[in-house]
Amino acid sequence: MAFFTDGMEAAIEEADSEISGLIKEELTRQRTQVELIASENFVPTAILDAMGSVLTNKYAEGYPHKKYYGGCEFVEQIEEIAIERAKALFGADHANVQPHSGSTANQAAYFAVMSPGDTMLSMRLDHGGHLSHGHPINFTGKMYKIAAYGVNEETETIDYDDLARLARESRPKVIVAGASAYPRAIDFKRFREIADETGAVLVTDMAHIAGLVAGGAHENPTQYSDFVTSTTHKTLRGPRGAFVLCKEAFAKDLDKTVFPGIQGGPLLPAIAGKAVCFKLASEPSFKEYARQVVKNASALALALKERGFRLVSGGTDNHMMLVDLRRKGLTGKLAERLLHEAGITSNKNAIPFDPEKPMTTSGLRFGTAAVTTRGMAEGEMTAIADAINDVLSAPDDEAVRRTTRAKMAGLCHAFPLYGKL
Ligand code: DSN
Repeated sequence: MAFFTDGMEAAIEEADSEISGLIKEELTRQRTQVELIASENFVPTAILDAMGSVLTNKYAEGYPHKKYYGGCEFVEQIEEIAIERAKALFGADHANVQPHSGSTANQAAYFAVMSPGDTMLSMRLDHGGHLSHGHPINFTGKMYKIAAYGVNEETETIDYDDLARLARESRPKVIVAGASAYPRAIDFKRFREIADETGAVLVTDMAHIAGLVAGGAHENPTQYSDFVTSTTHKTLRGPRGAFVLCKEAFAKDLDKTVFPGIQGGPLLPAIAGKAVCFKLASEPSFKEYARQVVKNASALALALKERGFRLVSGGTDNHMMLVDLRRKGLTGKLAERLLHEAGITSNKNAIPFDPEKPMTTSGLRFGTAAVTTRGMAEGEMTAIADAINDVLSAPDDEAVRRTTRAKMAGLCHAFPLYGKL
């Protein structure tokens, strides 16, 4: 099938040409621009097939063999396969593949073990954490007491001694490991030791690095964590959605929390997509992919440093990097717009101790998961660093952005997406 990618979009074109036209424009955008948003990727057409399938017609509340609807004999097999593949891929005792999003997956893990008013120790959003790790405007910040850790001002990496001190002082029910904008490897063993010493439950949010973990390019947090939450659509290159892994002791509480606790009917096309994603991520070619994502991030980071950019913490161990733009006299907001006009998509991002507001920021976040899916390697990372440098060194020069946009379209043309040049 893979509607839109191979010209089979006749039905939606006839029913709603306005929406089908916009989907086609989005496809062209994806095909012709260099995608550096660290949380995005391009799924295989096999996953588009699952996501666009007749599974959308079915209700299947409950779990396999305990469903609240008839006619679930095929969809519960799909869910069972997805569960078994997730467990095998990450070495987990138990998996729940129903959460619709990363935030819901985190909610499920928290609700399974915490009561309102309990304390959670997690990473500050402005140092690389996530909204659902305790930000005051998020449900976590409203429901729980938050003790937040950040990075050391000098090293810009997690200070594990300080984390241990905070855990001893705050005695949290839950410690959250994991981040949305942290370019360095995380020491999950150290998190486990701190959780054990202070009697906390360790929840690891591996959404960003899940594909690297599956491909053996980052340490697997599963053995050290009581719960592991993740989305499926970042480095793992699966459908938009999420899952939670946990130790057997928490399995019943987790399942009860996801359904009926916080969700109703699971999204079956997404669950089929997750099953396909876990299968593909267990294949040898995915190991190659994950290794190349990391190599590309190192190459892009090095090339940017050689061109005078300062990177938070000095570089990267994973798929992403944070660029401090203050040396260039630019804000993240302006740099994001300039690069977008030049055919490079990225996002403004706060850097630790950022003097700018969250909607402005002093940083940009880049990731290499999507460009690596296209087949780009170290040579292309150097070309992209040149393009970024050209554009951000001449913010007032529209001609540079026009020329770069053409160059980036040429680069994308050489690495076709969804079978078309
Ligand atoms: N919004 C995601 C990201 O870009 O990292 C996290 O949920």
